[in-house]
Order: sequence, then C-alpha cells, then structure tokens
Amino acid sequence: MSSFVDSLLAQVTARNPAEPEFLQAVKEVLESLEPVVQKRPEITKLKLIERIVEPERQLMFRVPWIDDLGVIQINRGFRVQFNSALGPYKGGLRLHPSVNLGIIKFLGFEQIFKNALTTTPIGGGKGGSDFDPKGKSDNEVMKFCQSFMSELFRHIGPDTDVPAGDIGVGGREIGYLYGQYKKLTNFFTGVLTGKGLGYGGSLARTEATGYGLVYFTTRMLEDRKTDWKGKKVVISGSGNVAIYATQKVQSLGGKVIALSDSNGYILDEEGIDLKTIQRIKEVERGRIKEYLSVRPKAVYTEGCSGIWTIPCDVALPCATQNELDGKAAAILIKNGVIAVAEGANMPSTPEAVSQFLAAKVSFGPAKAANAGGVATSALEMSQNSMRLSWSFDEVDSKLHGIMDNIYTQAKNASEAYGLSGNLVAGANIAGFLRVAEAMIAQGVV
Ligand code: NDP
Ligand code: 2IT
Repeated sequence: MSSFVDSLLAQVTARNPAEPEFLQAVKEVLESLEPVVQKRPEITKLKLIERIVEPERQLMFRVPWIDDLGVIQINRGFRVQFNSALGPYKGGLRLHPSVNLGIIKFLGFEQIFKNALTTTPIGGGKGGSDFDPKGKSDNEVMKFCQSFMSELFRHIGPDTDVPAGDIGVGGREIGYLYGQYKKLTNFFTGVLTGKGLGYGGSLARTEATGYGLVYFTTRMLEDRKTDWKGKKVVISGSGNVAIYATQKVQSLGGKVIALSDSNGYILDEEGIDLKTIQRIKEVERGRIKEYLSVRPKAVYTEGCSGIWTIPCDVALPCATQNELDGKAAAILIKNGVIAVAEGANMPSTPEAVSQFLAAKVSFGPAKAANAGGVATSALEMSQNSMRLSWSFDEVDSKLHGIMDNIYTQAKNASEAYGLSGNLVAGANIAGFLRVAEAMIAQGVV
C-alpha cells in the first residue's frame, strides 16, 4: 500500500473508532483507488478522498413508541446523508437490532459509489434503526414507523433525500412511513421509493435487486463463455433480494438448491419450490425450516454459515454483511464454484474476496452487482416527477440496460488501470471517478 493510502486510513481509523464495518468498506475503496491517485495528482491536492470519507451530515434521534402492552419503548434512529454531488441523497432504511452508526455509515459510504455506477442522478445516503421487527404486531410496526418519521420528515424530501427499503423494511413499512410523512407535510410526493403500486410505486421495484443481480451475473458467466442452464446455485437469505434472485435464476434454467434465514438453511436437491418460500416469508413472516412441512425430502440445518459448504457452480450471498468469510470461500473454491456475486452489501469478508480473485473465480462486488434496486428506485423517482407509470417490461428493460452498463463500466475501468478481471477495483474506480468529477466541478463545499 502507498504511504498516501496508509496515512489516510490511519486518519479515518483515528476519527471513527469502534466502527469496524465502516473502516472495512473505506479500506477496500482506498486500496482500489491507489493507481488513480498516482495518475491524477489533483485528487490529492483537492483532498477529494478526505472529503468523500466524511459524511455531509449525520442524524441520530430518539424514536419513542408504545407497544401493544402499553409499555414505552425507545429505539435509536439514524440517517447519514453522505454525499450529494450527483443528486439528492438516496439509499435504504434498515430495521435490525444490529444497527448502529458504524453500520449505517458503511452502507451509506458504499451507496455513494453504487449510485454513481447506475448513472442516474442520485447521491448516497442510508438510515435505519435498532428496532427489531421480528415478533412485532402490525400495530407495533406502524407505531414505530410513525414515530421514526415524526423526526425524519424534516430532513428529507423528493429533491433532498429519498429513503427506501433495506433489511426489515419492505412494502408494509414504506406504506406506514409514507402515510406519516404525508400527514405531517401535506405533500403527496415521491419522498420514498418502494411504495405500493396504488400510490406511486414502480412496477418491478420489488423484483429489481434480485433480477439486477442475475442480469449482472449473466454477464460474468458470458465472459466465461457459459450461462445459467443446468448450473447449481446456492443463495443465502430468503428476503426480498434472495427471493427475486431465485425467481430469475430459475427462469433462466439454473437450479437453486439452497436458501437460508438467520436461524439456518435448507437444501433441496430437487430445486427450491419458490412459491412455498414466498408463502412462508412474504405472507406468513415465518421461519425457513417450515419449508420441510411441504418438501419433506429437503434437509434443514441449524446455523447459517454452513450453507457455503454445499457444492455449487454459482454462489449469491443475499443476506447480510460479512456472512461469507475466508474459510467459507476456501470451501466454495475447493468445491469448484465459478462465479460469486454479492446481492447483499459487503457479504464477503476481505479474506474471502482476495481468495476469489486469486483463484480466478468471477467475482461481482455488491456496489455493482446489487445496484439494480437503487437504480429502479431512481426510475420510480422519474415516474413520480412525471406523474406517470411505466409498464413492468419498460422498467425491467431499463434495469437490464443499467446492469449491463455497470458491468461494462467496471470491466473497462479494471482494464484501464491494468487490473483486468478485478471487478472490485473496476467498480470502485468507475464509481469514484463519477463522484470526483462532480465534486471538482462544484468546488469546495
Ligand atoms: P430482507 O429483510 O427482505 O431479508 C433479509 C434476509 O437476510 C432474511 O432472510 C434474513 O433472515 C437474513 N438476514 C438478515 N440479517 C441477518 C444476519 N445478521 N444473519 C443471518 N441472516 C440475516 O432484506 P433484503 O433482502 O432487502 O436485504 C438483504 C441484503 O441485500 C442486505 O445486505 C441489504 O443491504 C442488501 N440490499 C437490499 C436491497 C433492496 O432493494 N432491498 C438493494 C441492495 C442491497 P431473518 O429473516 O431470519 O432475519
Ligand atoms: O442497498 C441498497 O442499495 C438498497 N437498500 C436500496 C436503496 C434504494 O434507495 O432503493
């Protein structure tokens, strides 16, 4: 590593103690940018990297609400408005007990470059809370969402900051958040994406992250002169991203044999019955082991990390950060995996990524591979501004074009910097350069 990257990392570490995920995300980007910094001295002079690692604004707030037993509950809310060089802050809201400022900052930082790669006009941000939606009634989720929005509403807007879903936030939560925003502001506007189709949502937004991931992986497979037909595929998670990745893989002739949740994983050698998963997860909000009551030949294993010991051709981690470590990567490689693409944000540890790259496994990094969700959110914003709706096919074909373009950008940037085959570096460089150009043009602000 150059002394420039070293000293910058030391500064960021000193300034952001106890934020390991944020530091992990920053380290990966800074390492990728080393050849760019060497080639473009103005980046150092203008302190572009020092500016980009510092959020423009970060909000932390109290979220009090009353549960069904009449007990007062207090959660902590976050919104990190990281970078607005390319457009209004854009990024999801995560509701999970593990949420803290460092997690939201890592997600917001990644979002800057991901959003840049989509080439749509959106900046980067992220938010959420340590509220745990599991086991809560609809009424409790609504009460929480209303309290959360009662503070957030004053900081967001269709041209300022446009939140959306992430872990624990789907159509139900976006509906409650939207209702409260409208009540407080009296504006019916595109302030959130992932809205219901009846009140401004876009067709194909629900499917977009999973579909986009598969479109991106298709390009990775094409570069290896192959496709999905007959491929064994292991996908972690069983939420929004995992479900629609499974659907698209199956439609292209791949065989998804495993899915998971935070309790364990199922292996169904005959191929996952997605309708059953959708009923359990989308309708009943149940646990994945219930799958066995419909498919008794499937096997359920407690604990989620063992999913990577299943031999497969393609692995798509779609649950959460650091779910695939160096040990898991070594097993996947030994079992002959040819492609790994990240549906979740930062699911592979740095040790796992370096092993995949060294073993010449095709590796699609999250910022590029899972950008289809936020790209389609940007398409929802466009439709809201125009006050019209595009058909499913129209949105899906735009999404497909965006994913192809992201692949091309990442590949071209990796080649331009002598790092052919390294889409991690390619995506970081291509995304960074877009943001950097806009920041240079806008001066020191
Ligand atoms: P969901 O809440 O719909 O599903 C999350 C899935 O991951 C569930 O199966 C959940 O299991 C599992 N999971 C969550 N946390 C953990 C954990 N700590 N350990 C093990 N399993 C866990 O979320 P999404 O599908 O929307 O998000 C999944 C990933 O994709 C996240 O990393 C998110 O940031 C990323 N992403 C999402 C986008 C979107 O548009 N939704 C866009 C781009 C990226 P359980 O139900 O048991 O908690
Ligand atoms: O990580 C992500 O890109 C998302 N959760 C989607 C964000 C969005 O604004 O649609």
